[in-house]
Amino acid sequence: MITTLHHRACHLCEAICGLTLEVDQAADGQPQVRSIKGDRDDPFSRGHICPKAVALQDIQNDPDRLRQPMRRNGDNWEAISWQEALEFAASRLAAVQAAHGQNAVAVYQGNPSVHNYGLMTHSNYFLGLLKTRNRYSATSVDQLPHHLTCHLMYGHGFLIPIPDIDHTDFMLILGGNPLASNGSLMTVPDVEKRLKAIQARGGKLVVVDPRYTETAAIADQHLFIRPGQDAALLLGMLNTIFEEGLGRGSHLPVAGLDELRNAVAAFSAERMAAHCGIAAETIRQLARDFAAAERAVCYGRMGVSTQVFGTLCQWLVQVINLVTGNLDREGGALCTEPAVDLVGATSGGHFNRWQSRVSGLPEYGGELPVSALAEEMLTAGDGQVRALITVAGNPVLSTPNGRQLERGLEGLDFMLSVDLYINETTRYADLILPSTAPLEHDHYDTTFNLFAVRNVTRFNEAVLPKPEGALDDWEIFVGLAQAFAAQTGATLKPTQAPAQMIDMGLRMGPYGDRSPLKLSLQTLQDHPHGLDIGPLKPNLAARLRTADGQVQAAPPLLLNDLQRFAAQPALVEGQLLLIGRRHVRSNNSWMHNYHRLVKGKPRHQLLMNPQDLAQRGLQDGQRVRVRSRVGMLEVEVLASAEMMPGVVSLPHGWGHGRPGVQMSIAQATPGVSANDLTDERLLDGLSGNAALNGVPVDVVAP
Ligand SMILES: Nc1nc2c(c(=O)[nH]1)N[C@H]1C(S)=C(S)[C@@H](COP(=O)(O)OP(=O)(O)OC[C@H]3O[C@@H](n4cnc5c(=O)[nH]c(N)nc54)[C@H](O)[C@@H]3O)O[C@H]1N2
Ligand SMILES: Nc1nc2c(c(=O)[nH]1)N[C@H]1C(S)=C(S)[C@@H](COP(=O)(O)OP(=O)(O)OC[C@H]3O[C@@H](n4cnc5c(=O)[nH]c(N)nc54)[C@H](O)[C@@H]3O)O[C@H]1N2
Ligand code: SF4
Ligand SMILES: [Mo]
Repeated sequence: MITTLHHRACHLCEAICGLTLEVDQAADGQPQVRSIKGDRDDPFSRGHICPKAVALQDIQNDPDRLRQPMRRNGDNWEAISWQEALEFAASRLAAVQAAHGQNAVAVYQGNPSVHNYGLMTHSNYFLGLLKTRNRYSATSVDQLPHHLTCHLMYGHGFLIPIPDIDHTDFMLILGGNPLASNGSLMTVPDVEKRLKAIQARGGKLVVVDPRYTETAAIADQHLFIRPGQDAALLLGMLNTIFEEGLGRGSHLPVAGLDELRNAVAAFSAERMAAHCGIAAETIRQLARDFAAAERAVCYGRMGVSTQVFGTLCQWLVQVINLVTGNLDREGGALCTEPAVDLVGATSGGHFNRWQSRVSGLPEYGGELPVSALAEEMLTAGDGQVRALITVAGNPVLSTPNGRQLERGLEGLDFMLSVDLYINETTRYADLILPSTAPLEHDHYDTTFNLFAVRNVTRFNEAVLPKPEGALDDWEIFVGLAQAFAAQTGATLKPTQAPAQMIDMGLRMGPYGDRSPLKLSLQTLQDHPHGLDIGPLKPNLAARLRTADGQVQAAPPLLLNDLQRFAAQPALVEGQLLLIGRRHVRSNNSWMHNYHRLVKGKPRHQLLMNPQDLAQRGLQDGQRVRVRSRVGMLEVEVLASAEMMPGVVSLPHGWGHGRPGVQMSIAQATPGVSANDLTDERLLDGLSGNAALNGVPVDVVAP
């Protein structure tokens, strides 16, 4: 037996931790992973690892994972050859478009699409040929408000300032729980250590969340907030900063400061207190503490994006950093300067150039909000969606009103899924094309280096050999493009492997041929632990992509949205609001099929404040019925003082008990799907992003 050592980045979540893997190579058999540990020599993650990385070997060995193209035959599945599969997919998609037009084929791209670099480089090689306006992705159940805000303020949807966590003295977190999520739009391996370091250098951590989260538990201050009302808190803070003269100038060229000041004049802390449930004096003091800190950063994530005022929140987060002098400043919020720069390589984004057919929701960057997908399938008429391609996504469990989406999927003429499993969504497919598993392909993080709290870069070869006949995701897309072009006569540009594209990106980038570092693929191959190219530095003035070269503090779309905020209906007294949560052993909807991650006590119950239970005559641990406008489900309820009174929490990504799912371990601990309750009509009214948090529900005995 020979054992080899491999170094490799984990790309299961945004933290991109370095791993060290031992692989046993028996003379006669398949290589087997013997151990997975944190890579202590990774200059960024410094040995940090979480339980999900150890499950990479379970993904590898999972008998339920698909290894061949699978075609539906009634209620059964049959394995077919790649050639047959690619031709079948191409001919069915071409037929739907020929009969019903290009927009009749819709596309949904899920979260791993941005974690798996071959999907980043090549999915459009095929999907672009379809020329459909029905493009959807997990962006609109997640970070769309960040992109739209940065597009409007800085001229590019990827110019997202990242908290300079290692140098700040005051971090204000709204709607993020990095101790569970390992950080998001803030690639920060070992986030707990870095947050505690803020406190160790005398700084402060403040968490605003309707739940007393794992992150709140290590904070200096935690404030409960009424779900969906962060804009009130942020407006009250901004108003205080202006009114009490707490601001600090910025070195950046800024347009619209007067308009901003005038627009928030009406939103005093005193007026905002009733909305968010935080006392006026607390709002004012928070503004004073934030502004007084030498270096401070306000950061808002999932919980403030996926709510009815998501874009307003993200804008207010940006302007609070701006007016306190913390935007583009060390210890504040800084933009990265990655080795492969997607900002330089792409256009700044566009918004509302067209709208969805049925509800008129706006596109952003060529994608429509996924809340509109089901109605585009279910509403007859010209342009109705009749075929769907899902890529690394599970929208039945991850998008609002999953049951309605299922009704849409049932009526499709054809569905293709590029995925590793027969799950809640892909069970509706006519054809599933499985790619190689994570350890079987090479990796460069095109996405999360862009959002990292240090400028880092790392390329790794595959750890395990590619099984005979298997295809990487990028190769599947090249195959689909070729088969589709053969059907339709479309012309294809030549392409190259993702690693070659990265080589080019590195050489043309800021540390490439024209710099002393001269980074290329070879350099990274010579440094398998990754390279640290230094801390984030102020650079926004040079990177701004706005028409006038200035930061736009008061984009008209956002100023107008203040009116929607001011006109919101009065809060209904006693109305329970549903929010989500994450757990470090879980990863959206697809990592519940690995025993080591799901063993122990269940983690998918409804959490409810004991006071709310008592008011309804309910007992800790009993089954309850949860009802929203769109659906109803039954689940066990747990009394939890972590919850703000009036707020209940259910994690998403569960609900594996649906018939036809072929994930044996997940099915044994199925849980229920929070998105059978979330409402496709509850949206951030500006961007169309789903409001997955703050959903009105009733909880009653069954
Ligand atoms: N209620 C509620 N809903 C939510 C959220 C919430 O907080 N609350 N969070 C939202 C967020 S932030 C997100 S990002 C979405 C995620 O939603 P989705 O992206 O739709 O779902 P995932 O659970 O990430 O599913 C990933 C799919 O990709 C497959 N897969 C994994 N790796 C690969 C690969 O390398 N190649 C291919 N081809 N397939 C692969 C898996 O088998 C799985 O089917 O969910 C959203 N939904
Ligand atoms: N272990 C694990 N890690 C993950 C994932 C996972 O599923 N599991 N998913 C990955 C993905 S796709 C993403 S996008 C990131 C997300 O990363 P985070 O944004 O850190 O995600 P969450 O842990 O869901 O934290 C959201 C927080 O918002 C709070 N919240 C809900 N509603 C409101 C509100 O109205 N106001 C405020 N202030 N807070 C609110 C919730 O209580 C919760 O604590 O995590 C990534 N990392
Ligand atoms: S935190 Fe866990 S899942 Fe995320 S990259 Fe690190 S090891 Fe992988
Ligand atoms: Mo996400």
